[in-house]
Formats: sequence, structure tokens, C-alpha cells
Amino acid sequence: MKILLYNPDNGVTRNFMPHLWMFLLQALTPPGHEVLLVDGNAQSMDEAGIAQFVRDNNIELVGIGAMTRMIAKAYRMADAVRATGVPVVMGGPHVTEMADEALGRDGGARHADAVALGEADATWPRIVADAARGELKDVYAPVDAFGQESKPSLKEYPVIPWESIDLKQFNLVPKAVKGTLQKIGEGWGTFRLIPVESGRGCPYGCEFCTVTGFFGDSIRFRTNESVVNELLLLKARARSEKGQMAVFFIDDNFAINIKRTKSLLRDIIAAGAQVHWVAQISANLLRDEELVDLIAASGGKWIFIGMESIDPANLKDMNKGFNKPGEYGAVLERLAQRNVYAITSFIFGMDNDTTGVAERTLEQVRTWPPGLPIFGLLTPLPATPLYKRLEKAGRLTRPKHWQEFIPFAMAHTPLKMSIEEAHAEVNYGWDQAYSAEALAHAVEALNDQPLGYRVNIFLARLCFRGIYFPMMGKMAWLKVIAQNRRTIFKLVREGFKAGAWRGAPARISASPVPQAEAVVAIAQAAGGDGRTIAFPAD
Ligand code: B12
Ligand code: SF4
Repeated sequence: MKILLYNPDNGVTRNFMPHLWMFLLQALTPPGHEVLLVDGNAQSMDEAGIAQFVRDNNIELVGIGAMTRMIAKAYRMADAVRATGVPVVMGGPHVTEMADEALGRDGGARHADAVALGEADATWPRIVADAARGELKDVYAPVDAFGQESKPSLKEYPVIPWESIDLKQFNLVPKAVKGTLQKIGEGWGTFRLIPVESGRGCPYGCEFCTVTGFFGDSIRFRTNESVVNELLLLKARARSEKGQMAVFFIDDNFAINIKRTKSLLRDIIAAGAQVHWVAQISANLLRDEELVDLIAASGGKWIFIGMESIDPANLKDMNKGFNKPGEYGAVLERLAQRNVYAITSFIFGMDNDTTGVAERTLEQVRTWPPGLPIFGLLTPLPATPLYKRLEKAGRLTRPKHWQEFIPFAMAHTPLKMSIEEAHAEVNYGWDQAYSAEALAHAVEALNDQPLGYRVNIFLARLCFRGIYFPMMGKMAWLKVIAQNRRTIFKLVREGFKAGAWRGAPARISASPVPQAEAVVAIAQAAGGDGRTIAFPAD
């Protein structure tokens, strides 16, 4: 069979990182089938486009995976595929919780021929075999021979053949500069951010989060050897095509078992498998100095921290009392001392939030080392404890908010402010944190660091700005550049003084800039298509 795995974009922002599930299911597909991958974030497609693709390529089965945020688009694409007579199987967090919706059992239209519930590592080969025989079932659940829920142990993790996978659609370096950049230093003709998992599950059970329910609270890890080999494979591929690879360890809490994380990082260092990496780690786990040393030594550059709120009462409400706002500053300092910086994520619209929450949060942020703050609104995702609590209390204003996805819009009323006030707080947060003055301050805060670090934080901030303020097209970019002309001028002048710009960008990359991120930023800036990133709330 010819199988297409498709991941939709959300129609607003476009991730720069491919989705792991596609590569994983491709690697788990039994022999004898051909699997094509299309990520809507990299290869934009509409309903007519996917129908045409399916016909042109004689596709016989389409697998679609989506988060809640993309589900409306996923259903539209599924409908278009099914109209061509090709069956669709859907999987991922949303349909796991809302299988009846996907199967049209809730009174609505049917969008999928089959739904894979939960982790599909073991069910995917069965789905493919059934589809090949024309005997797809409605629902595939990960259960053992006794009908008990079973989760993959990850000890036998498939080898994802990174050396041969077609990654063309995921190159972040614009075509126009690819040739030149290929010749620079070790080569920058391609730059890719690749998702790698080292484990699954998180026991913390934060009220708004899908993860504990979906992956379970039993944490499972791959072997160190398997992760190290995957990094070596990625490094080899980058070298062979004169490009760069950075890794996003997508584990929900990469240091959930500190002893094991340290052992993995030591093995990465011992094997020379260091790549620049990003990971999500909760603040409480970053108290450990040795862990932070190992993060820096193994290539860690950015840590995503779900801070959520600076108000302990809010954190307690969300079952996230393990976050201690009083230590946020110290944690960030500890990272910054090793030149590791943080993406700090905040959620507004929590029950104890009142107007002014954004400014109160920013007052704290301004005292910390520069990083990338991001602001979102509390969103009741299906089947989370938060959704159930708000539903029971009759507080959901848009109970099926995913059917009409609106970015940065609440679906329930917070207790101590209105929906509009919560929206205004998010707007204020982004506006202030990414103003020209804030960018200039972030750069100045690194005045004692080499120029490369300052260029890096500036470019990263410019790109993160795009999560909230879509930067579509040249005009939008020109406007932002004009607003930030003083900082740009200062950086360029300093570069000339130091001789850093003379010759070629190779001179810049020789400075200790966290290069991977700088190049992402440059690529996005040059692309100018509003392609941007959005991170989960931890
Ligand atoms: C990496 C990641 C991202 C990346 C983007 C995704 C990417 N390019 O990889 C970034 C950082 C950009 C991101 C952003 C967001 N994310 Co996110 N993200 C994750 C994270 C941490 C890992 C995803 C992953 O690869 N998991 C590992 C793979 C193996 O698991 P999987 O994707 O679930 O796939 C398995 C099964 O679901 C199934 N499956 C999946 N798809 C399909 C398809 C078929 C056909 C079949 C058969 C099976 C199948 O099989 C796979 C193997 O078992 C998850 C949490 C998690 N641990 O999964 C959150 C998660 C998916 N994100 C979440 C959220 C909420 C977001 C944001 C909305 C956050 C925000 N407020 O901005 C944004 C939205 C982004 C957007 N484009 O609009 C939620 C989604 C909940 C939901 N109900 O939708 C999760 C679950 C985290 C959470 N806190 O609850 N995210
Ligand atoms: S928000 Fe983060 S820490 Fe909390 S349960 Fe989800 S993954 Fe775990």
C-alpha cells in the first residue's frame, strides 16, 4: 500500500519543527508499504490540494494526527480525502479524547474511518494490516491480550532512519542563501530542528494538561544507548550534507528522573554525541547544579520552563504547587551562568488573576537574565481535569472551542476578571516583552558577553515576537526592523569595530554564539513568511 501521513497546520502560526509521530509511525510500518510524509507547517496544503495529492500519488490510506488546536483543519482535510474514496485513520491527543466526534457518533458528521486511541506504537502495524485487507475497524485501542491498557515500554525503540529520510521540506535555510551558507565553516546549507524523545509520561498531573491522562503517570525511558545512537545518526547526516541539526528533546519533563537524565547526558558527552539542544524541564528540577553543568556540557542551549504564574495561589489551583515563583530568578541565573537561557511560559486568565497580572509578571521578568517569555491564556483542553471542573461549574463559554479555533481567545470566564480583560493582559504581555525597548534591554543585559550572544538573543526575540504578532510578508518585517533600528545599528557597528562582520559570517560563527538558534532566527527572518514557533504550556 501507499500510505500518506499528514499533519495539519493550525492556519495561524507555522511550527518549524517536524512532528515526531510521523517519523515514528513510518519506522513502525511493516515492510512492503511505502509511506509518504506531508507536514502542513512546512508544505502548505488545502482540501483540494490533499485530494489532488492523494489521487496523483495513488495513496491508499491516509493517517492524520492533530492536537486540539488543529483538529478543525484536520477534519476538513480528512473529509476531502474520504471524498476521494480513500480511507482515513486519525490519531493523536484530540481524537483519543473525542473519538466519538471523529467517528460521527456524537450526532455530527463522520470524519475518520478509524481512530487510534493513545500511543499507537503497537496498534499502527495492525491498522496497516487491516487497511491492506480492506477490514479497518472503527477504533484501535492499545490493549494487551487480556484487554488491559498497555503502554509501550520504549526499551525496544525503533531506529528512525535519519540517514535516509527525506527531510527536504524541513530545511529552515532559505533557498536563496543555501548555496553560500553551505560553504561556510562546517556548512550551514541546511538547518533542521529535529524532535527526539528520550522518555514519555509525567506524573505531575497539572490541571490544564493532557499529558498525565494521555501518557499515564508511569514514566518510561528509552535506553541511553538508543538515544545516543540517534544523536550520532543526526550528526552524521548533518555532516554529510554540510548542514546543521539541532534537537528538541520533546519529553514533557526531560529531567523528571534526575539521576537518569544525568546518566544520559554523561553518555552523550562520552560518545561525542553533543548537538545543540532544547528541552522542557520544570523549574524545581533545575535546582541541581550538577544537572545544569551537564546540560551545558552536553549541548543544552535553551530550556523551556512552564512557569505559568508568579502567583502561588494560582499554581496551587492548577495542581502545580511544585513551582515556586520565589526561586524562578535563581534558577534562571544558574542557567545563564552556563550560557543556557530559558523560554519562560506564562498563562493568564487563571482564577486568581486580576487586571494588571501582565505588568506584575513583567516586573519579575525584567529582573531575570534575558530570555524568551511567552504568554498564553488558560485553555480547557478536552478531558483534562480543568475542562471537567469548568464544565461542571457551567463556566465554559465555548464548550467546543476547537470547532472554531480562534488564536489567543478564552473559552471560559475567569473568576476575577472578564474574558476581554484577560485578552488585554496577554496583549500587554507580548506588546511590552517584545517592544523595541525590551529587545534593546535584553541585548544590553548581555553586554559582558561576546557579540554573538547578543545577536542571538536579539534574533530569537524577533522571531518569538511572531508567535503573537504575525509577521507575514516583507512590509511587516521592514516595520519591525525600523522599530528596532537603534539596536540593529548598535550591533552592526560593534561588529565592525571588532572586525566580526569582515569577511564572512564564518567569523561570527566562530564566536561562542548558540549557533543553532541564531540560524533558526536568521532563516525565519529571511523567509519572512510569518513561519514561527508556538510552545506548549510546559
Ligand atoms: C513537541 C510538542 C510541541 C511542538 C510542536 C509539535 C511538534 N512539531 O512536534 C511545539 C513546541 C511547537 C508545540 C506547540 C503547542 N503544543 Co504541543 N506538545 C509537544 C509535545 C511536548 C510532544 C509531542 C510529541 O512529539 N510527542 C511524542 C509522540 C510520539 O507522541 P504523539 O504525538 O502523541 O504521537 C503518538 C500518539 O498520539 C499517536 N498518534 C499521533 N498522531 C497520530 C496519527 C495517526 C494516524 C495515528 C495512527 C496515531 C497517531 O501515535 C504516536 C505514537 O504513539 C506534546 C506532549 C507530548 N508528550 O506528546 C505537547 C502537546 C501535544 N502540545 C500541546 C499543546 C496544547 C500545544 C500548544 C497549543 C501550546 C500553546 N498554548 O501554544 C501549541 C500549539 C502548536 C500549534 N502549532 O498550534 C498539548 C496538546 C493537547 C491537545 N489536546 O491538543 C500537548 C499534549 C501537551 C499538553 N500540555 O497537554 N507542541
Ligand atoms: S504541564 Fe508539564 S509538569 Fe504539568 S503535567 Fe503537564 S507535562 Fe507534567
